[in-house]
Amino acid sequence: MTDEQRQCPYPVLIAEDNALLRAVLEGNLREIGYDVVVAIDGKDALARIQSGYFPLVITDWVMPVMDGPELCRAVRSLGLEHYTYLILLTSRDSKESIISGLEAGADEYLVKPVTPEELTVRLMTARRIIDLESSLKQSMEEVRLLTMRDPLTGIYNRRYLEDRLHQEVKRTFRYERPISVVMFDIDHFKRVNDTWGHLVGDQVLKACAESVRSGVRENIDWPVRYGGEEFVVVLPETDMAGAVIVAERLRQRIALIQTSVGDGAVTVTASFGVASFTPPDQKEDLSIGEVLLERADRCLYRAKGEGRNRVCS
Ligand code: GH3
Ligand code: MG
Ligand code: MG
Ligand code: MG
Ligand code: MG
Repeated sequence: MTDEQRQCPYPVLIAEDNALLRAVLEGNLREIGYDVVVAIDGKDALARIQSGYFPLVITDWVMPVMDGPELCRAVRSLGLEHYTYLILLTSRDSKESIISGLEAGADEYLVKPVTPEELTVRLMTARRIIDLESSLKQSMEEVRLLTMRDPLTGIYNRRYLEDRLHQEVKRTFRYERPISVVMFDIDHFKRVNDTWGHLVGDQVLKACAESVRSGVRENIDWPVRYGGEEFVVVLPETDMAGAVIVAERLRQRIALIQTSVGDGAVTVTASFGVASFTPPDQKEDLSIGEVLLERADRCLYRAKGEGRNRVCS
């Protein structure tokens, strides 16, 4: 078996109103190794395409309720997440029919009767297109995930924060729930680099990120590397009192981190600023995310001024 003839991971949907022709086509497809789902006309096929995953469709032209070209047009205007490869299979063999069938959105035009050999190769073409589309989708998704993350620590980056904070603020107003932002900055981090070198500095940053990631609620709170040695944690559904507790816990966790160098270990502390917001403290204002970051930053600055290794709110 060649690579292309491997088991198809999705069924082929066939739309054919003639029960006998439908059974023959279904039999042929099964014989050449395909799973099949049948629809009795275009409308039936469209309903299945809307509710399931059918990237490969073979449709008859003349059918009651919704014919083949109508089905093609309807599928093209659905705006599905994936591509639907449409094969029009008909006994109409005039040039005009071929043109209008392809114009309606079909990818392939086959004239009945079609042999199993031809069906086999036509389906291979279809599958190459479908595979190409899904691998492109996958690569795009990988790129999208990469652009959200900070490469050193693996946690979210500032770009992601700006996108997501906006959505989170909308949610906050919609459900009238609190939201808090914790910002912290490692104390005298320049000294770590100057004393132990940049690579050790990087290890410390990684350890801090990991400590924060594992120290907050998974899938609810989200830690971000905001800048060089500055981090932000967004805490949805959390008011000021709760956020201060989280910040204090993170402060203690960071102070406990030991990054080994030679025989010894480096320790660091961090200063924290906390800002919080609960609607309807003020009317809906989507810039509240930026306001929270600014407020947290001011509190953090105060924490530095008051001696570092502390939480200010
Ligand atoms: P403060 O307590 O006032 O925050 O002092 P600080 O030394 O932490 O602050 P400063 O802003 O003077 O220095 C921050 C340092 O963080 C300088 C910069 O080289 C270092 N830094 C930023 N990003 C990275 C990184 O990715 N890796 C390493 N190793 N160092 C970094
Ligand atoms: Mg028909
Ligand atoms: Mg600084
Ligand atoms: Mg610092
Ligand atoms: Mg800094």
